Amino acid sequence: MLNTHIIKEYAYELGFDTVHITTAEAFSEAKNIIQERIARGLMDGLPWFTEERAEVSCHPDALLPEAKSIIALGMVYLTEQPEDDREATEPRGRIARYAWGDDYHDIIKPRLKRFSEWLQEYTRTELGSEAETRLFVDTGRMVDRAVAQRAGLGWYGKNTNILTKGWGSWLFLAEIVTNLPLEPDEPLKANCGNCEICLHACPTQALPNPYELDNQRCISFLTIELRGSIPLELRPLMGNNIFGCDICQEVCPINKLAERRLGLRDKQGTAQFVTLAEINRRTQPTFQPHKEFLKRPAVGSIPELIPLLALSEEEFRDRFRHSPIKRTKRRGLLRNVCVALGNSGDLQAVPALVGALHDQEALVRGHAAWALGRLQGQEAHAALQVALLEEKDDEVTQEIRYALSTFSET
Ligand code: B12
Repeated sequence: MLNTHIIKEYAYELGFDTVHITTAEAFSEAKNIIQERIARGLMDGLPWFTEERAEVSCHPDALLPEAKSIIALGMVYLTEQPEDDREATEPRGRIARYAWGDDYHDIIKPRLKRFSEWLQEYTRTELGSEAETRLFVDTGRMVDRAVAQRAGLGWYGKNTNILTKGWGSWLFLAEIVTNLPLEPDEPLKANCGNCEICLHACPTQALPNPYELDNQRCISFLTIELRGSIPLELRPLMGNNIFGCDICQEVCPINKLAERRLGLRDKQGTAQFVTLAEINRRTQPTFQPHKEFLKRPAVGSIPELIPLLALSEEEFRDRFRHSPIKRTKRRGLLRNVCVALGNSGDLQAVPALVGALHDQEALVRGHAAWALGRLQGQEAHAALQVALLEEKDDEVTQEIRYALSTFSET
């Protein structure tokens, strides 16, 4: 058998923060759970997440016929503390931490490729034949979290995310399936014990039971994956989250501990202002926060909402070219911004929302109408009445009528 230390060392050299190994046996339990979740409608809204996909993604040999082992990798995206928006004078939106920096797919995929090339070279020298590999991160047909759990990289949190001892769940998962027989690691014994803080913290109650996520209620799904209208009853519960959501991760004591370890949070749980240089000074030499995942100045973590409503297609593309945020497209992001502005209760947003009633995208116009209904006031009411006369799209007309119906008679 090959020396797994050498393989793991190379993973660290490439910038992965944790590496474990498991066998390529089927993930039968995960398959049953996923199929049951699909049957109960908990994966609704993700049309590509089919039973057939689950079947393949839980059978590594369907992806590589001679599969023997899986190298499970993690890359930490914990870099800086979240900014505080409580003192802000203009309404701001929250972006999930994983999207503050560069798109992780673009950062991890090339490294997986280099890892695979190195592994082929190494096995050619050591064994006289090249290893076969298949590479996965997120979008591939592989159950990233089930692999990480069995490889002992972390344990399932009740919010369904994989938690690690050092970094909580603030890490991306990736894997290499190979035909090499490698010494597997043991799963961890750790678990969340009695803690259920995350289940109660979710504002949309997307975590009905431990280890169970109702996709269509998850703010991450609503703000990133959903292409159409956000259900009316969920909009007021979404707060100012405009791309993804970290609530079930932020409240997790294991995650808070990880942030504290980096000096990002004090013992009382208050976020600390810490620069990257300071983080580097305080942490052991084994961990360097990845500069790729630091907040990009053009994106930020709590951007001002009103200027986002003025973005043209071209400006959207320029600003979010390297960011995961490009996934929502302009219309998805502006839809989310409208909801957040509606929830802000801040009348400063009214003129921008009135402008958005004339956006080129029906999706944006409809959500702008909803936001104006939520903010109320004479200016909002008058603008909605004008828009009702001009609007040609049925769905938007319905949104405007609904918004108008929420104004009390004067
Ligand atoms: C689809 C998807 C989503 C969907 C969620 C749909 C869903 N229900 O999973 C949406 C868009 C909502 C989403 C959101 C997020 N996602 Co996502 N997503 C995925 C994706 C592509 C597939 C996940 C999947 O297979 N789901 C199927 C369900 C059934 O699997 P599961 O939730 O893991 O279920 C397991 C547990 O419940 C466990 N289980 C069940 N019962 C029990 C009982 C006990 C006692 C125990 C111990 C375990 C257990 O077994 C199940 C099967 O393995 C993966 C990438 C990939 N290829 O795997 C990324 C991935 C899971 N996402 C990721 C991230 C970062 C996020 C967000 C944090 C992003 C954000 N900040 O907005 C949120 C987190 C939301 C949450 N609480 O889960 C990371 C998670 C990293 C980690 N540390 O775990 C992944 C792995 C991407 C990556 N490669 O890094 N995501």
